[in-house]
Amino acid sequence: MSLYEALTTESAVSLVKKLGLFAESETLSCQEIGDGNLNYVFHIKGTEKSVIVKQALPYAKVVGESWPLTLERADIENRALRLQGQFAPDYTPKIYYSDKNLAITMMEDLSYLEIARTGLINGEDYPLIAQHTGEFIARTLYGTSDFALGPQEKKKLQNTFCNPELCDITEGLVFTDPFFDADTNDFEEGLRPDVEKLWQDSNLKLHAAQLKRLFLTSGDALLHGDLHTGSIFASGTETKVIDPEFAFYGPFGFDIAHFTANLFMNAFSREESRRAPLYAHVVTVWDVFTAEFTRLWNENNTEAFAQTDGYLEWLLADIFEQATGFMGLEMIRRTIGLAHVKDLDSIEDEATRLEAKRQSLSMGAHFVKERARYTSADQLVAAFKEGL
Ligand code: SR1
Repeated sequence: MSLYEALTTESAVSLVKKLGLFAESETLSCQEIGDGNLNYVFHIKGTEKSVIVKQALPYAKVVGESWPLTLERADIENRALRLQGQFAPDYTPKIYYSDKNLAITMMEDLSYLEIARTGLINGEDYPLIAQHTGEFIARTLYGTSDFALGPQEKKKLQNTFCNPELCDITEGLVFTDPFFDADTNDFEEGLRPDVEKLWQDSNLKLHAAQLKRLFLTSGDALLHGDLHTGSIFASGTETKVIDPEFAFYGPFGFDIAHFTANLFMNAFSREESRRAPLYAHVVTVWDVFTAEFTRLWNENNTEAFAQTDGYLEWLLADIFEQATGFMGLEMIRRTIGLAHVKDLDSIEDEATRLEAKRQSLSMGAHFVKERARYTSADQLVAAFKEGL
């Protein structure tokens, strides 16, 4: 018999009281505030404190019951959050309670912050977001890698983060469907000529296939797996990374790529005169990631070859090349695939919106195909500014 039942605002309140997080007598307010693609999120407030209860649904909320989805993802998310909290406590929400059967995680209420995507769309710049995100990525990836843990411990941990169903979503929606006339794709008719050109670009498909293989086969570190600006709460001084339900062992370059792709897509939605902070974020996240990864490498490394001349430099260059390709793929799929970004979709004027989407598609394809040409974030920004 399944112990799972979907929470309502009433049963969520009963549960937090039963767990002793609030007194039985306290009057609580509860609102379902989930605006993501997959889950329910209940915001429960008492007089002095508040909590978030996140519950996975047995299907993808964005599509409906016709797309069943494992509840296991709530357990993956909960364990990933706890682990990320060990490596990057300043950038991770506090976890109060979790229940595998109910597929829930109760955590710190971060509603005093704002989802970064929403803030960026409304013109916020979040001066520290790239510094914090770069530290988060470097610490969580390095800390779960062979270099930090040693191959045996790492393999044991890797085994506990096999996430086949959520990886399947990424393999389909990011790496495959946008390159074929797949049912999941979703684009405006005005983009059809550009999309059909993309489907016929066999060189682009070859590069997409190579990057997909990297995603399928590399097990460098425990990734967040979905680190776009909608997975970050931010303010002028704080940054918290949420929603790691896509966590699994994958290639080092994946998370930073999704962060920078979403910064660039936000840039497409702004006038050129307001893009500078986003360009600076792209450069900063790479600088901080590189410096922090290097610091950790030199401080704690189980690899016998760690101090071999050129090894770290080669690895960082390899991560940069992969990430440039993954960034391009994220830009393409967010423009014509199933899961869009509001940054582009909310541009009101049709001609401006279509032009921004065309740019996102062509820059995305360029970064995928020409990724080997790029060796620094400054070069990425210069190429973006130049346009195609
Ligand atoms: C069906 S899930 C669609 C997208 O939402 C998540 O946030 C991931 O980005 C996924 O690809």
